[in-house]
Amino acid sequence: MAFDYATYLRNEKMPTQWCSGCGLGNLMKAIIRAMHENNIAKDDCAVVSGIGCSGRMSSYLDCNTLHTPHGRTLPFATGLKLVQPDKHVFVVSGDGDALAIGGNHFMHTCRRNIDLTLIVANNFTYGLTGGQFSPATPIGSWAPTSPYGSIEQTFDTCTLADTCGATYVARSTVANLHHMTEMLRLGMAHKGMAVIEVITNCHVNYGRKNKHPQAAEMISWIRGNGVDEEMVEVLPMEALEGKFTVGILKQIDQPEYTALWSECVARLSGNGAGD
Ligand SMILES: Cc1ncc(C[n+]2csc(CCOP(=O)(O)OP(=O)(O)O)c2C)c(N)n1
Repeated sequence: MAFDYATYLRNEKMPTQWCSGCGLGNLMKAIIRAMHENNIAKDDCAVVSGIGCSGRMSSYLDCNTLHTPHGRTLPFATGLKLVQPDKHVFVVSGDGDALAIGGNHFMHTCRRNIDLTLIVANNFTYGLTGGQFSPATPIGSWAPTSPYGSIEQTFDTCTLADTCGATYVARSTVANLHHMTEMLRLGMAHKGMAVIEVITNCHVNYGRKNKHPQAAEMISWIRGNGVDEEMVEVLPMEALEGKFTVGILKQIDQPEYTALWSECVARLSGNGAGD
């Protein structure tokens, strides 16, 4: 069925404030496409974002939207989902928002397996504030906060999500719109906590100082470093050095939090325990 991206956008806010060539535009396109393919009406979903370049997603999408404080997307989204469990709640966070200031919320929201779709736009940096290092910045990278090269180990977003209890975990990149849309579509359709990491380019505040100053080149570099999940078993360890696995990394069924919550409320109401 033909459709128009503009229907899902606040067109009066276009053009976006994102830098020319920023991968977040591709991500926004994939989110819209995945909503459309899942037949999710704009009024039936809420988009929650934090502060950052990625945070602007909630300004541009013409859905019910919440632009929340930095790192606090998941508590807001949890509250929203608990009062409106029949609505789809999508969360868009940067790697800083989700893993640094919001790291605690990330762990516990995954643990609860609440029915949210969390999209972590990993551009390896704090894009909005000028490129300070984040928990996803590769070792050795230059940043204003690591002028001699970052010495910190990084978090692997997907391994963390898996370990903490998310029940759908996938990774894609802005270099492959079709694949990214598919990972988002399946995540949105999943009943439970879905975490999709999308590797994206900040060629301005990260790439410029780390050998990827041009958008097209940085996107090609991202494409070249994605290894399909099915190839991981086949390739030698050396070939996987510095690469990121793309595809569905986990998909399981487990009791979902809002369902458990309403069962609990019904049980207590039936007992008169709430009186
Ligand atoms: C409580 C608080 N701390 C710090 C900031 C400053 N701040 C705004 S955005 C941001 C980092 C954004 O990085 P990330 O979450 O990775 O998103 P990106 O801009 O890269 O999409 C920081 C530190 C803030 N707004 N609020």
